[in-house]
Amino acid sequence: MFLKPNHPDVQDVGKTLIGFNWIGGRELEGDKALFDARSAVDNRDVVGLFPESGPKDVERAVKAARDAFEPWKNTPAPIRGAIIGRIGRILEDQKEKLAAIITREIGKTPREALGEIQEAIDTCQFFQSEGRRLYGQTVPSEMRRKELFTYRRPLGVVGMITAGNFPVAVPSWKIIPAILCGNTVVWKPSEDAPTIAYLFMRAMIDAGVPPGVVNTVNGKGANGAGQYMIEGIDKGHFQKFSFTGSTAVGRLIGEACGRQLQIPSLELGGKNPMIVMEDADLENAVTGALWAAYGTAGQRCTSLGNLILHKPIAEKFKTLFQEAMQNKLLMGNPVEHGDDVVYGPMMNARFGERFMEHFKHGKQDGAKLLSGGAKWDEANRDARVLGHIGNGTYMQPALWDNVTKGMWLFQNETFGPTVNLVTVNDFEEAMACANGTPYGLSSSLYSENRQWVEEFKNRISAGMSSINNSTTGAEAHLPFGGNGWSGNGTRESGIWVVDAYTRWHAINEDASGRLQLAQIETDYGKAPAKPTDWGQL
Ligand code: UN1
Repeated sequence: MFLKPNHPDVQDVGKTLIGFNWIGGRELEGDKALFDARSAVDNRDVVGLFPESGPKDVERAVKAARDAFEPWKNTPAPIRGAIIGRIGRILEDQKEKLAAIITREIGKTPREALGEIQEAIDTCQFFQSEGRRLYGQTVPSEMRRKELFTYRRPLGVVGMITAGNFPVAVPSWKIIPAILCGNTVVWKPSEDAPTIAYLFMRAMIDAGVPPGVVNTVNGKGANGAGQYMIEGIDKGHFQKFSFTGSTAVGRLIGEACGRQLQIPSLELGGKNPMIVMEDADLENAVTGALWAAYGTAGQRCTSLGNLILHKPIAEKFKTLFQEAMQNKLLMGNPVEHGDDVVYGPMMNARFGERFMEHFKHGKQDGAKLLSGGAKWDEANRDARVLGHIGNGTYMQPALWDNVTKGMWLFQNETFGPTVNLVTVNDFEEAMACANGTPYGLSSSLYSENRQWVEEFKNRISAGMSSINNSTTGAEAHLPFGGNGWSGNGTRESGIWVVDAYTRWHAINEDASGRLQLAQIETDYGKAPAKPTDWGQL
C-alpha cells in the first residue's frame, strides 16, 4: 500500500493513499489520468488518488472475472463461506481505521461510519454460514427408481455499480452474496468514495479471495467507467448486473439487461413517508423524524421525504420539531467534532448544487419554507454549527410547511437535509398521501392504535415499513428494496438475495435402467370396480 504526505494544512488528518484498480488480483493503473478523491469535510484533504478508467480497463476486468469464474464456482461453498468469514474478521479488526476513512472521504459522523462497517461485518457473518447451507431440495419423483433434485447455480460475471453514501455496506450486500454463490464480480465503486472501496478490496484480498474473483474499475459514472460498464451489458460482458443509485440510471440498466433477457438488481430512489397519528408518542416521533430527515445530511435512500401529520397534533408536533431542530441538531465538521455533530457535509459540491435546486420548485409551488434555504458559511453560521466548514458543502437544515400532494417537493427525491410537512384530516387521507408518490422504498407510522397499524402494514406500497421507528436503519439480514420507481422488485440482504445471484437447476436421475416417461407411463392408480355408494347416506 502506498501513501504520501497530504496537503500541508491538513497533514494531521491523514495521508493520501495512492490507489489503483484491482484486476486479476493485481493493482493496475487505468488508461486515463488519475483523479483526486477529495474529502467532503475539507477539500484540501486528498484522501486518495485513483485511476480514471477507460473502456479497455473494463474489458480487462471482465476478462479477469471470466477467467476466475470456473475455478471459483468449483471451490466448495463452505470454503467460499470461510473466506467471507475472514473478510468480516479483518473488517472487525480494522473497524476504527476504516471508519475514519469513511468520515474523511464522505463526511459521515464517526458513529455512523462505524455502523456502516458493522453492516458489512454483519453481512459477512450472515453469509459465512450460508456457505454451509446454500440448500437445494430433494423432490419426490412420480416414477419408481428415479430421484429429483434442485441445485443453486451461480450466474457468471456480475457487474456492479454502487453509490457513495454507503460505500462499504451496500457494496457488501452485493459482493458478499454474489461471491458466496460462486459468481465473480466487476465493481465500479463511487468516485466519491474510492479509497474506502480500495481498502475493502484489500480486506478481501487479505482474506484469501482469489485473484480475479472481485475486480474494481474506478472513475466517473457518465462518460466514465460507469458508462463503459453499462455499455458492456449490450456487449454480453455480464450475466447479471446490480446497481444502487438514481432511478434514471436504473432505467437505462434495466433496458439493457432486458435486451439480454436478464433481471438486474436495482435499488433506486425514494420519497419515504412517515405518518404521525393523533395517538402517537410525540416525543419518540419527533426524535425519529429528526433523525430520518437530517441524519447523514438526508443522503440515504431511506431518508424521510414527506412527514404526514394528523391534524389534531400537527401544530404541537411542528412546535416540538422546530424546538428539536434548534436544541438538538448540531451540524458541521465531523473530523474535528466527531459525534457532537448530527450531520456533516454533502458528499460533494455537485450534490449540494442539486439539492439547492429544490428550493425554487418549493417556492414556485407555494410551499412555506420555515427553515433553511442556503449553505452554511462564515456570515450566516449560528451556534449549532461546529468547526471549520469553509472547505466543504455544509447545508442548513430545511423545513417546508403546507406541502400538498400535487407539489414538486412532495413527488421528487431531494437527497439532502430537508423534510416536507403535510397536514391531513384523517387516517384515510394519511394513507393516500403515503402512497401518493411513484416511489415505494421505506415508510413509517407512529401510532399506538392496532387497527391503524394493521391497515398501514396491509396497504402501504413500500418494500420496508417501520412501526414507531424511523424510515432509515434497515437491519442487514432483512430484505432491502422497494416498489415502483424505487427498484424493480428485487431484494438485497438476508437469505432472499441468494435468489438474485443463483438460478435453479433441476436434475432427474433415473436408476431404472430403461426409459420411463413422466406423465405418460406414470401409474396414478385406479378407482375400485365398486366404489362407495355415497347416495345411501
Ligand atoms: C442506502 O441509502 O442506499 O436502512 C442504504 C438504512 C441503511 C442502508 C441505506 N441500513 O438506512
